[in-house]
Amino acid sequence: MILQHYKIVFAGTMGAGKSAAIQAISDINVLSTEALNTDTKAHHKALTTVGIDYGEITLEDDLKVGLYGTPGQERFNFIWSVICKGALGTIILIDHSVHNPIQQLNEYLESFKQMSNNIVIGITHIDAKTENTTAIYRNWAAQQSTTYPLFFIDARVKDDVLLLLEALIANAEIQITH
Ligand SMILES: Nc1nc2c(ncn2[C@@H]2O[C@H](COP(=O)(O)OP(=O)(O)OP(=O)(O)O)[C@@H](O)[C@H]2O)c(=O)[nH]1
Ligand SMILES: [Mg+2]
Repeated sequence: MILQHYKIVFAGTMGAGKSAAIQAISDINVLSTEALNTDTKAHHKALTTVGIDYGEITLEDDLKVGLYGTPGQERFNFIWSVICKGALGTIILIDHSVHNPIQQLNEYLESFKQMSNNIVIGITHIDAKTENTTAIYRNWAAQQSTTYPLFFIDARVKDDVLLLLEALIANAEIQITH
């Protein structure tokens, strides 16, 4: 049997859960590049990714998937296109509890759709206290000319992250056969 190796990129806002998502599903110890967060205006978290996170998961049929996490901070956007080279697609994670998640979603989508049109969206931190309603995503989706699969997830939960991964792979297979 031929061992296939896919590459999938996790992108999205600072603190959305990219590192947590890779941690939740990786079969190997995640190679992470966390450093002290000096951009506390953007997010109050103590650590932030400053390079590339790397994990791996083997799905059925020995399908090996490389999991690449991008740094969320805008100042690292020059790395994004490098990480996306040869990727099957991108999972964009957006923190629902930020001030304007729709604006962030639009910004990240705008950047990442230039690298791949296979994109799945995961809205995280749904459990956090916020004035944002989940209906904003339904209204947003209704205004889009392209439909992207969108799920409400907790990036720390393995099954939730697997759902995004499977949607992305299924989407890629549809695009290949059409
Ligand atoms: N309550 C809650 N916490 C979450 C959720 N998803 C992730 N987290 C937590 O949020 C924090 C930030 O997650 P990270 O994985 O570091 O975020 P990141 O996207 O890698 O952030 P950067 O590397 O700074 O861009 C961690 O403590 C996670 O465990 C969620 O859905 N709900
Ligand atoms: Mg990170």
